[in-house]
Amino acid sequence: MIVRNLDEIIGSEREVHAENGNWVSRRFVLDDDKAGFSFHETIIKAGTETHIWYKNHVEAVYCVAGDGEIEDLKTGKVHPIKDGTLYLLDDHDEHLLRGGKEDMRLICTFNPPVTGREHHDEDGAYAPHPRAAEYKAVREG
Ligand code: 9YT
Repeated sequence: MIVRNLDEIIGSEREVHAENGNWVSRRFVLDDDKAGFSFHETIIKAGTETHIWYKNHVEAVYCVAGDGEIEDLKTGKVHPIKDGTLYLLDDHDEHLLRGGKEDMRLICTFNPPVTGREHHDEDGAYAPHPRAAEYKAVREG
């Protein structure tokens, strides 16, 4: 069993700040924990907009506090986000994520797991997992 507390992640290398200050993410579970997914808490700062496009990952995001919205760039549809909203990026959906009046507190999981060494590229993507093909085969049965 692994037990971690937010207090020990804040200020460690598991806490990652966006270069532009739009978000901060605490990575509770990473690839080397060998869970098959990674698990993050991401704070999206109020009033910010971030372009994200996870071309190599599936991600589920659940909001537990604050407010904001997600714009699906394929359809143009804007979905409000508040405590209790979940979105699943099951089709590598390119999107804009906006913080609202308050900072938004999001719980996120990735498949394949984030290793912790990725950086968002200019498209808002992360590099593929070293065994991305195996994960894809499992997802697609
Ligand atoms: C909201 C969202 O997509 N969070 C992803 C995780 C975060 N950007 C990180 O840990 O790098």
